[in-house]
Amino acid sequence: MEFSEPLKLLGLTTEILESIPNEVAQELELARVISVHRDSYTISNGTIELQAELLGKLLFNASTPNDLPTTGDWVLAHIYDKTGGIIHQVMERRSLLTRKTSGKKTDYQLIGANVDVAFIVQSLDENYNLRRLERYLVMVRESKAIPVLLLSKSDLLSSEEIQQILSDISTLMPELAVTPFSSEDQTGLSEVKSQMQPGLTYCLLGSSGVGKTTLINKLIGTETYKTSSVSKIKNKGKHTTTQRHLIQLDFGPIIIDTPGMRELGSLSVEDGLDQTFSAITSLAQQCKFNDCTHTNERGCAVLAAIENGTVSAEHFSSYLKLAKESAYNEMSYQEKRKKDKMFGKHVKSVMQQKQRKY
Ligand SMILES: Nc1nc2c(ncn2[C@@H]2O[C@H](COP(=O)(O)OP(=O)(O)OP(=O)(O)O)[C@@H](O)[C@H]2O)c(=O)[nH]1
Ligand SMILES: [Mg+2]
Ligand SMILES: [Zn+2]
Repeated sequence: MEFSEPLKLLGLTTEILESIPNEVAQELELARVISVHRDSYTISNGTIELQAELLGKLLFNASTPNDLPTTGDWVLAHIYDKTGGIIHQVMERRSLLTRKTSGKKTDYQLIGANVDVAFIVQSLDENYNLRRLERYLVMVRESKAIPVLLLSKSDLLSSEEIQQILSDISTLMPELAVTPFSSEDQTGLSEVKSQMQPGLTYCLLGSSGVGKTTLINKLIGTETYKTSSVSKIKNKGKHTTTQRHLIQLDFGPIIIDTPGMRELGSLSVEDGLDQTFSAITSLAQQCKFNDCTHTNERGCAVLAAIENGTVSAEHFSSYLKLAKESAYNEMSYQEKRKKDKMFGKHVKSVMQQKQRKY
């Protein structure tokens, strides 16, 4: 298979091309998943877009949702013509965005594959929230995509208010790139655009109503996709976008629009945790004891940092919460029941000790 121009425009990399086995059947070709439907997939080979189904064997052998194609995946497919095709194989992914689904089981949903940069979008109204941002960051870092924060609707705040928010974020998360912008008055749109490179794949993540699709329309330059106003009563979006889909922008980048997320759980996120809370995890290495729980130990560097104000107690408590969830999701049911009780007490005592100090 060759590195054709149409495939390159869809975001094909040499890495994907080189991962194709030599003995692959002649009729198969590379295509990218544009969107996922109940029992079919819209795929594109850069020249035609068509509805494809899964090869029975692929479906049969799938043991987890991970084995099935998702938006952004590269697949080997037998493409008949514009009317249809069959997906035979999903190529290895360089990144995979997933989210925990609602419900008790540690079930999860695939959001996008082979995403280079995930734009986390929060609007500069009630939606802006540091705790939620931390959750998204953990999720993105776990996926192996690079997170970038876009603060939308900057027309709603004064520039002083925006400066304050930017400085809050850079104190907590110094490595995170942040761009405020407004689709309404066009501020910052060129900054968003200038961060995007041809051939790379981007994904928009964030609550319903924050203006993800509106931004895509701005990047395209026409009102191609449907957007709708946020309900004034609840200030909640209406889930205008109902399906993840991949869009090729005329200036070269590829972007995946997603429906707003209602809730965000975290799955196995050790990696992501370490990066999001890098201040805490690097301090922890200086604790006197290797197995320090940062609660009441002597020589604890984390507690010392909280004491002298380098790390905020709030940041530490959301670290504890996420660390708990992450470990929790990897435990058996029995372990969970036992741990639930113990950890509840633990968090309580940490918080009580802190309150005593202040
Ligand atoms: N004030 C202001 N409103 C905006 C801006 N961008 C988008 N909006 C409005 O926000 C509302 C929601 O925009 P959408 O683009 O549909 O939001 P979304 O994030 O795609 O929402 P879902 O598809 O439901 O996930 C619309 O009424 C937009 O007009 C902006 O920069 N400023
Ligand atoms: Mg939308
Ligand atoms: Zn410690």
